[in-house]
Amino acid sequence: MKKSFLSTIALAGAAALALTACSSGSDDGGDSSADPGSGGDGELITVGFAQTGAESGWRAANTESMETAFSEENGFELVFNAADNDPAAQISAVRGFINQGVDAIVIAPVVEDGWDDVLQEAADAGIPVILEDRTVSASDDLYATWVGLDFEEEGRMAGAWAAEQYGGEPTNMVVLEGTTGSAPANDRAAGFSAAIEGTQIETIASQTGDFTRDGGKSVMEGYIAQYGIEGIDLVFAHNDDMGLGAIEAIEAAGGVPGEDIKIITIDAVKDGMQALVDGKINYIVECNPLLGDLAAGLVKDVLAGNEVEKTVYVEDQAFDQAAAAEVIDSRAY
Ligand code: GYE
Repeated sequence: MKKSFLSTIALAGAAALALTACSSGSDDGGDSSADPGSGGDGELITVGFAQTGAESGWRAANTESMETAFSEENGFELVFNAADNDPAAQISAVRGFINQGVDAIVIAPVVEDGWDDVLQEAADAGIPVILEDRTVSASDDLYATWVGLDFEEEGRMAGAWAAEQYGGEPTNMVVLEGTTGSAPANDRAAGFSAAIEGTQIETIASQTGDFTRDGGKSVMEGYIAQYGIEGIDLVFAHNDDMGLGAIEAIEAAGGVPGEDIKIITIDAVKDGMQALVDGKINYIVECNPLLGDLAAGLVKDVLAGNEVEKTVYVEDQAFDQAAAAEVIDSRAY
């Protein structure tokens, strides 16, 4: 997708809004210009939200943020669908929203490809589409705006730390990939690979664990069966949950996660940060799931005919064990 970063001021605003979502959860999305209701006469705005599913701690936090922001008191009636990570089911849910005649559709797309037809159908029906979290490969003419994180940059940050810590000596790395075909799996892999290029880190195996704890655990069990604890130096998991599953597999095989096998993950949700503080994970790059207020503000802006940015990025940070210990008690997710 095309990338156009917001200006520093706009980004600061985005961060402030994300922060609002953490603290009160009841802000109106930061846009006071649009009346609730597409008719502007006080009726609720009906929004169909096609969520990926419930695969991870990140997803739970994202769903909660969306449900809080798209509340009745903020002027919305939310029609929620979770597709259990099934791209076809998600597309039918979006078709359902179109048939129902909702005012706007918000999608967190499971995978990048396959969206052209249904997005065109929404456009033909005059229903604006706002993407949150994951991106699509379809033309950006087919949706109004997207709000989310820079997944490639997240992968790059994780890879840069790996390169610095382990890149100077031969290091056997296994990868736990996110859902195949999803934007975060594709982009995090690309960012990480670019950052470790030219180092002595070698990817000896890479498979999907579908962003779930069980998936991460069973793929890691397979890696341990094949290479042994001593044959693996480093795990790069595309999210915390798969890293947490890998920890279970390593411990069950008698290894010490974070020591015998180092672990790097992405998300920085509560359980992941706790494992980092406990020394079982070595580094986590954040992926902020609190996108609800920004998404709700964008929906109101788009319906009010206000001009919006095509891409709205929220910034992430990264934590080693010491940094995690300092912030863990003040984290909102
Ligand atoms: O990292 C993972 C979730 O799309 C950014 O999806 C999101 C990813 C997140 O399942 O935990």
